[in-house]
Amino acid sequence: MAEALSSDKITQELTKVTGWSLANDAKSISKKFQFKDFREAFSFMTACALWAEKADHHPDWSNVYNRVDVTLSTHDAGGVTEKDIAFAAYMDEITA
Ligand code: H2B
Repeated sequence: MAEALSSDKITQELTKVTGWSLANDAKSISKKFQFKDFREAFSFMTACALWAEKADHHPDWSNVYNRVDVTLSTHDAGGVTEKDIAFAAYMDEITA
């Protein structure tokens, strides 16, 4: 199983993605996405759901109309791992 990254390492990794911040005492990373409308928000969530199932790595998130608040952490590792950074990069890529 992947090991949780130190907060220094996470900060370093976060320079490779856009708009993500350290949250929950360095146990997770988060970002708030905003879309044109619900349809776009839900398309984003659908793409993420497919990624999540393939990677067996799932987001903690909430959706209100055109907003999706995302928190990523690796529950099994009790913190942030490279899987979370990869998922964050994917979310950035499909919203760029
Ligand atoms: N998602 C996330 N974010 N963290 C995990 O530790 C995790 C997961 N574990 N998805 C997976 C599922 C695990 O529970 C299953 C049994 O493989």
